[in-house]
Amino acid sequence: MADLHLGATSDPKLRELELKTLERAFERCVEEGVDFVVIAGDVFHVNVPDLAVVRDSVRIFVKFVATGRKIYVVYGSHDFSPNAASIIDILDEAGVIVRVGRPSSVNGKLRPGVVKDERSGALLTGISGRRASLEREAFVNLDRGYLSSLEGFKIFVFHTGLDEVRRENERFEGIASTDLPRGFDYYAGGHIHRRIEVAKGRIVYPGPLFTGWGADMEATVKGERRGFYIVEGGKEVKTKFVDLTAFEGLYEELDATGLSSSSVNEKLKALVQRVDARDKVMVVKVSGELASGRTSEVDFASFRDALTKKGAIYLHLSRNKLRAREVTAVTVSGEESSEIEEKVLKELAGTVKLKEARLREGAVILAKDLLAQLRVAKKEGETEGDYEARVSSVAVEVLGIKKLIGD
Ligand SMILES: [Mn+2]
Repeated sequence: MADLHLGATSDPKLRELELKTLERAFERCVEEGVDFVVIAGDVFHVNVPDLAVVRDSVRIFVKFVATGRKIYVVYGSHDFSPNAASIIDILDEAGVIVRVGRPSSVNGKLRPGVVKDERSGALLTGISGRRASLEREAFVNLDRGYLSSLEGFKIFVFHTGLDEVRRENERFEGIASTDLPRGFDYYAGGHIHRRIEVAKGRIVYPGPLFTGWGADMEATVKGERRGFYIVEGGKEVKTKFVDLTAFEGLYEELDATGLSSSSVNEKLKALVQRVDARDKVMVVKVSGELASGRTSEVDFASFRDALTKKGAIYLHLSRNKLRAREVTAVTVSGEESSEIEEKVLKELAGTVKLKEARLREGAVILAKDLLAQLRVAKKEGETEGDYEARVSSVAVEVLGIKKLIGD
């Protein structure tokens, strides 16, 4: 399994489905007689998740572990924290899960720890994911000689995208499959949120077990199946996808370009009439520039209510591309604050006419640089005046307008 992102959704109905799916997955593993489970990162959505989410998940993990089987994990980019303990560490200490690939340095090379699964004899190691794909450095410095000297059925667990499978719309910095250490029987991958099998099923990304959020939910309602793999070892590795897709979905788009806010409301009402929303998760995208009226006049609350009355499990409404003639505010969504910040800046940059090429192409970078400088804190003992002078001189520097305003 990979990319569970437990707790990613705060919607109660989706939370229930998420938990049921997790429970079903581990029950199925016992039914199929697996020796152990591997989770290739992003077990939880954040490194310190809501404790209710932890409690409910741990109950399921512990039930599985009580059958004498282990759960092996690496950190995903969402589990990892550079300066705080992660829930993964706590669960590892408590013996609920086993973290593999703990790094150590031997003769200047990175040597990931190897764990032997007592039940099957399989050897497991790997490289944890980090924020912003920083783990890619680890592959450069990896002690490949040591890893190839290991004998037995070998599994390498990692949480990094592969450049060769990246799609145009996917944002990750990856590695080449040739950067993976050679000679492993199976490579358990995480981080790419869809099902991918490469190298004849020896390198597998199962994709998320469940999807309760944004872009992944959209892919699910459009038909992408979600679940995990059962892998049979031996000379030939056999893989089988177990489909646990938790809901059927509906995807709808509404282009509001040239419409008034009241005619958008009419269209939304018609949409409710037309679709069979019962027991479906819906993703609805409303975009375009209104001819008249404000975006706040589009009655999304009633739209949501009407769909709920028709039995929809959940509505994911994407309206960040809907705008009025005059842009007064921007709504964006994203998984991380840096992503949201970048999207806000991009949206706003698109609403101003810029003459200077430097600003047209580099507006977002410039704005981010400027924000970074404006975030500097006041030094201990620094006067208000000195602080202000320091900040404004740095800002002038970043903006490159020293000549314009003089000293
Ligand atoms: Mn993930």
